[in-house]
Amino acid sequence: MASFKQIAVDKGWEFKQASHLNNSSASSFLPVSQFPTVSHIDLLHHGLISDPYIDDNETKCLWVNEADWTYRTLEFPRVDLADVNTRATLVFEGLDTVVDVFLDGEHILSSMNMHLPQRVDVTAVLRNTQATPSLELRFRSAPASAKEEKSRIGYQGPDETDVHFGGPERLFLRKAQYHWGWDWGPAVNTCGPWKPIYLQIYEKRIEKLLVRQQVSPDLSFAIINVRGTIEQSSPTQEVTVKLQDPDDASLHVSSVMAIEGEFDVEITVQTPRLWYPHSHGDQPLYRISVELPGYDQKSQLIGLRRLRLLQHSLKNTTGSAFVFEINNIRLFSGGSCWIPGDFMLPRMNKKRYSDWLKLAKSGNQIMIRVWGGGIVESDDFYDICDQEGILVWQDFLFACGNYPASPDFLESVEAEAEAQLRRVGHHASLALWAGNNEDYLLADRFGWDIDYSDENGPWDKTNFPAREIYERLLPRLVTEFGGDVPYWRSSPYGGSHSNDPTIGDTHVWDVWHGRLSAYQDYKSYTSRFISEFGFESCPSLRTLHRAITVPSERHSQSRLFDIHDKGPGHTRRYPMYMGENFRFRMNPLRDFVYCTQFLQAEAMQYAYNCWRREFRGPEQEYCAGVLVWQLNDIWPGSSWALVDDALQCKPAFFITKRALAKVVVGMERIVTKQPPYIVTGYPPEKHKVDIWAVNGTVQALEVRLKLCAFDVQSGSPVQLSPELEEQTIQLAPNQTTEIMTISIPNADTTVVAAYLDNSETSERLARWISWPEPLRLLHFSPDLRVVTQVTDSGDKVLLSANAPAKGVTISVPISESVEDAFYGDNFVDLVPGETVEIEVSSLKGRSLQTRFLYDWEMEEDFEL
Ligand code: BMA
Repeated sequence: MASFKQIAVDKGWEFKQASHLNNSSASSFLPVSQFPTVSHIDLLHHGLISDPYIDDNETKCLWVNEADWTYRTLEFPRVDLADVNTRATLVFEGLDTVVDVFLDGEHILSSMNMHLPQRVDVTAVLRNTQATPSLELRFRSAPASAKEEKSRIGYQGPDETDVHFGGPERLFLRKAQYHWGWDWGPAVNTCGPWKPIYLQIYEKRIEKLLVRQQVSPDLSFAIINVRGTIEQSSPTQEVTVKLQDPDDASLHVSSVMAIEGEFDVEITVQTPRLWYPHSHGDQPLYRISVELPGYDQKSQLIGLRRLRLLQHSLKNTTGSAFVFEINNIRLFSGGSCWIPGDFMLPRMNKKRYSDWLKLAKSGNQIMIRVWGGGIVESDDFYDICDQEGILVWQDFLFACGNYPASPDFLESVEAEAEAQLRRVGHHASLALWAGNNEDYLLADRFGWDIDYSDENGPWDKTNFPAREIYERLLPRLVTEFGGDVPYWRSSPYGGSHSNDPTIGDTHVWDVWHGRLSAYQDYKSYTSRFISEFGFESCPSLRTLHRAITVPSERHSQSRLFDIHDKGPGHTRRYPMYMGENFRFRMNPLRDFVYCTQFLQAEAMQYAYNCWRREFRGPEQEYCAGVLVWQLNDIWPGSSWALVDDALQCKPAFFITKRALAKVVVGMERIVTKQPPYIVTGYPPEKHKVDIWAVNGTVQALEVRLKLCAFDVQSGSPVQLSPELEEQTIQLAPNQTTEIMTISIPNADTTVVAAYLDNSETSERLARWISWPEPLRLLHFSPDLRVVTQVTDSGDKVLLSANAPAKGVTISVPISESVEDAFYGDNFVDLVPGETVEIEVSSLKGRSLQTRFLYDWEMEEDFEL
């Protein structure tokens, strides 16, 4: 009896360029730098290319995308296959992308889907060879192969230019679509064995294990279903199934007979310990183990939770809700969108995933959307989300284009989607599978055949053939393998058109892109669930210096700056939005960085807070989720990211952190009078302010609301009606409470501060500073002083000011150190008489510099 063995095929790998597009010295075999790997990583390692993330090296490296690459190892593991019942299978977890595989000179596999793991029975080849066999992977250029596929299958859309980023050929190859370049990263189209390769030696094996769970509506019990098949099973085969609770105590052991290689076991767990997103509870994980005694064993961690996507009708409005509910708690799903962590994906590792996801969690984010132009992430990603309590919205891997649906393409997509559903479908964190990113949005925009009332098709002969994928193939697979995780046709989708604000989710891009609407208008784009919206900014100055090594190019209007800000039209958009809102500086670069980050943060504050406010309780969830485009950056550049590639949080990150806190207080100034119709150039009067609060806990909460006001320029207190200054307020659970509307004396020059303190403990729960707008009309104190004091323990910074200060940031000066410290908060508004405490780590005694809005106007020779 041979028990299952898995041997990594990761030794002795070498690579070479197999085509002759350039005179690379990689034309004879060189050792790889790591395994798994892709050619860009190996070329960088040998100094044969310069880093495509730096300066304009991207274009100098484009030849790598076009070349063919061969990988081989002459150190294939030796195995004993003497027993006639022993089988050897070679497993390729991921090959990027168009490849022919040879073992001992024999062709064993052709593959052209990067997302599809492959298994090849190599028993006969290995039995027939005496010597150590070679394993050789002959990759062909993905862009060239994609073009061939496009001519073979044929583009069915009305116009080949109806595609965002890359070119239409990318739609024809099952390869991460961002490898063709996107509006936040370079065109680095990798090639190679990007995931592990191993040899499995066994007599019998558990295959197709599928563990799914369902929790009863009253949460009193859960049913776990464990099914699977056995490769090389005897007609009847004993299978042992075990369940351990989150403390590893045994809850269930049973033995069943698999009939014709199939088994199906149901386990009931009474009073289950439920898995929650981190905002609402713990993340207990149960372990299911399945054993073929003597042959094989497998185990999986699962969380038990009742997950539903609610789409009920809403009070006083049209359309329907779009609310994720976990364990009967309706969630406001705040978070962000995830782009791949690297172009050279084998450089990603558990630590990098963990750093990103823990950072998102520290920002009070409970949902991450894995965007369809990337990959279904590594197992580590979902393991961490399970452990940390972060929900995942997972797109299938289609983005911004008109995909084909020929029979062989569908076959490849089906195999890939089933494999992904099986690989990650059991994760407690998984909340939704969405068909694609923005393909219906493009259909609406470009006028492809999209009759939303036609639910039956067939669509394969229309000029939007991929409806076959999104409306037939994928929902069928999710029903079969997805357990209780819902399917949604696209992001965005729902209603009379894909971006209907009253039904389903929307992408809000009329601010920044589209109509270039003011960010103050975010409110008018409120929808049931905003799964994308964003606003660009620069990364930290340190990151820009790393991206741009030529000192004379380190300014905001330089060629290298442009190359590192791929957002279309950024050269117009930054100055337009800044000019509308505040007096800004394009140069020096450090000021531009501050100004664009300030701008992004202000935009986020409008968006996030007005949308969270719309989560108004049962049947009034007018908006039940907001996911910023995007959490992360993939390289040192400017983009919509909240955090740059060095994990330096931009101010906008802290704005979203505050907006998603358990308790929030918010203010919105409202128009009280329009200027006389006969004149132009005068802003409307906003002499009143609405005050509201969010209680994100599931209990009612009693708080003290404290209000105070100051003159912007002098910093002197402004008297509000005394009865307003402090009062007790009851906040209903899990929703917004509108508190009151008050008048602001001298509103155009008055700052109002609101604080919420816990009535019982006096703990400060939330604060908000409301400014007259636009900020460009304001004059600040000429003697404004912001005082920064680091506590003796070195882990806290105390900030205070003698007059109102807007957008105060702290950082270790770049002149002092190449690395900044890490802050628990940053970008705060200050009013006199208050000290704000900020947690800091890794400061290590270094000094801090402070910035705030218009600090450059305090320079000696500055004139307005
Ligand atoms: C959305 C995304 C991405 C893009 C972003 C910024 O449409 O889906 O395609 O990077 O906008 O333009």
